[in-house]
Amino acid sequence: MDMNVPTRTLDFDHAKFPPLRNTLLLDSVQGRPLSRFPVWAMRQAGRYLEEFKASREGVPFFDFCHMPEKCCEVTLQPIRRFDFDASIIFSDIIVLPQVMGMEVELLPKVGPSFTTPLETEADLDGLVTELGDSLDKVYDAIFLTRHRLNGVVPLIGFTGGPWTLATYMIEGSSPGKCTKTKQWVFQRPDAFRRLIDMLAELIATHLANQITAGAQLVQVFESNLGELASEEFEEFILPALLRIAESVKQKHPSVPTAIFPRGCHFCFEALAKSKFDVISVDWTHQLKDVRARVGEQVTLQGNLEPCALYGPDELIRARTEKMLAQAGSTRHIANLGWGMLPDHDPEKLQVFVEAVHAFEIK
Ligand code: 1CP
Repeated sequence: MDMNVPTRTLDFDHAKFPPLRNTLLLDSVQGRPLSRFPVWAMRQAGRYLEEFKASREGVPFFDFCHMPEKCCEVTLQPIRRFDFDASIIFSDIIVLPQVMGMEVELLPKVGPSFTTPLETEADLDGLVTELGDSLDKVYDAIFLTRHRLNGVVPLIGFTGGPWTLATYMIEGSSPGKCTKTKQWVFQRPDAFRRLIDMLAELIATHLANQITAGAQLVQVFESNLGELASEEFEEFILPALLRIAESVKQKHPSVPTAIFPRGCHFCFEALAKSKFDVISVDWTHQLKDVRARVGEQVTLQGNLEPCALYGPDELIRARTEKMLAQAGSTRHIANLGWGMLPDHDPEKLQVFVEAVHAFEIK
């Protein structure tokens, strides 16, 4: 650890960190007037960066997630390269299933792969339902990064949502159509609800702990929600999401929360009424349509088609302008509609960031 980074303590006192010098992100969430829209990119710390690949070399992925110095370093890499208005801590959604006792490896070209996915309700009895000190290294990474950022931009914490984590734990690897998970939903709804409740509890605690450690906004990645019908979303997942948002707000009323409900076309009205402050919109929507459905109080984030970054610079600029022209004057955070991909060219991300900077809010 740095000589000048103090030891992490368990009190919520963000005044102990260096003062924030770029307040665009938090101003936007508060609905304050903006000189320009804040911008960052989901999965901005990742495999599209040479320096990330170099840092990762030779270290097993899930060991890496518990090495604060390394997590801090790869969190800072995109901040050094781009004029972002936020950083997101390097970690993974799969750290929670691991805490619960599930064994996971990251396989090349496959992604996270579980040795023994959940099969029966009896498997739930063996799951650990307390965080204990198992994620302390993640919180150390957040604390360290918040100091090292030195107030240049705010730090975002995150977790997976209950549905997305359940799909990984039951399917065992990339969830695809989530048919095994849906067998739980339709054949063993009580067992499924039990799993979702366990996850919701851990997710809420993990988010609150990240805030205590220094996160200035926290985001729930519900990346697989698009597989669910509205009936099952409303019955099983929405109540869990509402509880998560309420629990975090109750513990940390001053810290904004965000949800990324990827692919879920029917959830906006309900989420706009929830305690989430920010809804991250995927690329399949026009922002103005979403805004018309959610009202003026919630902040929207997004939503450039990530694959537009494969296109020529002019197209990236035109699409960014078209997107921001629908974003009003505040309560918007410019972002992609999903994460950076390993074969993205960093130069194209730079074009996006510059296009956001150049956009004049009317
Ligand atoms: O070196 C490597 O191969 C590691 C690749 C990698 C990275 C860079 C994984 C494994 N996880 C991460 C970091 C990560 N994961 C972040 C970092 C912060 C950032 O820069 O945004 C975040 C937010 C996540 C979240 C995550 N992990 C999600 C939700 C977000 C999303 O993109 O939908 C999911 C579904 C995962 C699972 C996961 N972890 C890793 C992989 C390869 C996967 C499968 C999905 C994928 O291929 O991206």
